[in-house]
Amino acid sequence: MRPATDALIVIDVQNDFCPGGALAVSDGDAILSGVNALMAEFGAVVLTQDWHPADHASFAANHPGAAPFSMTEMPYGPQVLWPTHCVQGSAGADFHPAIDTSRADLILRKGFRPAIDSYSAFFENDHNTQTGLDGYLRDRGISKLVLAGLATDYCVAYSALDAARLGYEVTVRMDLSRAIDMDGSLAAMQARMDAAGIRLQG
Ligand code: VGL
Ligand code: ZN
Repeated sequence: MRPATDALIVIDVQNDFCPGGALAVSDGDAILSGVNALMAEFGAVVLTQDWHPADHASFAANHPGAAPFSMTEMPYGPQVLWPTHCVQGSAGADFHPAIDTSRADLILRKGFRPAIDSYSAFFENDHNTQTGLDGYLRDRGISKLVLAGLATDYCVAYSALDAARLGYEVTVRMDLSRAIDMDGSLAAMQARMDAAGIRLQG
């Protein structure tokens, strides 16, 4: 068992990010048994869940004429327009059936504000609106985080970068994460995490 100051944050292991899902990450389901095994080592486990309303601004379908995976400009900066995914209450938003959710102390939903996307588990994409996770972890006396999940180059990486900026000691389990890898996004985010002092393991 790891010390009580350590937490495992499992990012978005949901049907829509697994093979057959609306925004499938290739091989996304390959991490599930490893993540289940890792959860058993931690006294604090948080699962995040991407949780969008149907009218969410990050969906290409809500921008007439826009193609999925194209870019748009939001008031807070550039934003990828995604295929419709993880709609609140849909089967795609459910956790993958193979992930053991019973081990989670907290399930944190994010991306529920129609006008702002939220890759990070800590801050929405305006880099200002907080999700509450930092307060929760601080209240529990947690200082060291291990992250795993989907997708390495979006929600995992943005969560890891924010966590490092907030002062946590951060490890990303690369072997228990899988990437979307669009236009070199995996290499770019790996370099940013490396530069931020995040340990990339596996
Ligand atoms: C994610 C794109 C859109 C992720 C979520 O979990 O990495 N990526 N929403
Ligand atoms: Zn999303």
